[in-house]
Amino acid sequence: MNDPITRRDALRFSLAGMLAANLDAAVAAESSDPPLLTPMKDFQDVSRGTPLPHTLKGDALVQAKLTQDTWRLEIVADEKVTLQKPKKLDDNTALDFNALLELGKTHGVKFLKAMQCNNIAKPLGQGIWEGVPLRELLRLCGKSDNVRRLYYWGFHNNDPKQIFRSSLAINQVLDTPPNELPVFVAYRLNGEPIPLIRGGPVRMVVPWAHGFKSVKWLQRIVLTNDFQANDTYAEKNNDPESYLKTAAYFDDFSVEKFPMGTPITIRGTAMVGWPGLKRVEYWLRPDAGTKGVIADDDPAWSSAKWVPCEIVPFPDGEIPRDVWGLDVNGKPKEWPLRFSYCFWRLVLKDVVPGEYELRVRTVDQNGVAQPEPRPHQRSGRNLVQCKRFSVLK
Ligand SMILES: Nc1nc2c(c(=O)[nH]1)N[C@H]1C(S)=C(S)[C@@H](COP(=O)(O)O)O[C@H]1N2
Ligand SMILES: [Mo]
Repeated sequence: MNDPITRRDALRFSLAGMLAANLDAAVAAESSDPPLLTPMKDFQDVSRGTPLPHTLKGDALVQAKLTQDTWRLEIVADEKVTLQKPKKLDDNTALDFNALLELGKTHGVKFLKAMQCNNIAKPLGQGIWEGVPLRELLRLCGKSDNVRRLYYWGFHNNDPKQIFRSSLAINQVLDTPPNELPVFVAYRLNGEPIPLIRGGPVRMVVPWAHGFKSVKWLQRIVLTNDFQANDTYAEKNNDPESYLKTAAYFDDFSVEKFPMGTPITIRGTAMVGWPGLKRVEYWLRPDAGTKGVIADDDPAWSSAKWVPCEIVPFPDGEIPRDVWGLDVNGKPKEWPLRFSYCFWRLVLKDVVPGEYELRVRTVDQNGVAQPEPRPHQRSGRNLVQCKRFSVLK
């Protein structure tokens, strides 16, 4: 299914269209590169709850403990776990916003991360998330024993049926591989307090995971002896441990007709998942009359001619240099950065009039091309998209 076109897409297209018609196509391509950090109004939202927690106002917001001053985080244990110093509301030990800021002075992390839903192709938006590693909060709780997993959830209108739950193995919280980022409890987005609609005042951020692990309006963590995921997203055959996938997406499906003789610029987004991204490539062929569908075993796949696309370069100066993955000069150590997205573009020239099918795919750092190696779409959507268009005489 095609994604709905956002206002940003619409604007981008009309600009690109105008410029391409009047100016040199190469200039047009540069001038309309989208911003790496999604403007707040363009973030797509995936929230459950009635009423939606981010629609609460005034006193309701205070009662829900969703203001910076009233926000509290409980860290408790189930009956099989011992925990020396649990953090609880009823004895006033629950952590407050200032406790996070205080820890952030010595342990703060900043990370460019795209939010992407397990079940929606195109990423929802990306920004610089800032917070403290969850393990530093656990340290405040003293000694624990028998913990195998963490369950956590956020505000849910005090209605157990509305809990949006997620979970992590304890080792995923305590250990971090070299050059990776830990799970963290975030309190800023792009240098500002996290807006309520993005899960503020405080949101869990799991760098490598699809959106459902990054619980919004975070309020409670339970250390458990259970070894199983209890994620809300384990329902409906979703894979509750799905890492972000590497995949390419078209930004715009709306344009179906191009004039002959003008270079055609096509743009999109490439998600850099767990296996990294080596390149994005495209395949253009005459429309085969199958409405853009090619069966998995169709020999057309193996004879396809894939051509590299251009990856939009790192926008120098747009990202603070203390963000994970940048060097002292503010340049990325690898580009694009893992668990964020970048933009790709391609320019088609001298395309003869006719009907076409255009596909894009990623090739990851292991040399594996999309949609492999994880064909189960409930483990992160990864189908090769097709854009159909005609070039007019
Ligand atoms: N508390 C809570 N957290 C939540 C959700 C929710 O419904 N409630 N939705 C999750 C899902 S399924 C996704 S994809 C992301 C979406 O993040 P966004 O709304 O900031 O784009 O938030 C996750 N965190
Ligand atoms: Mo989601």
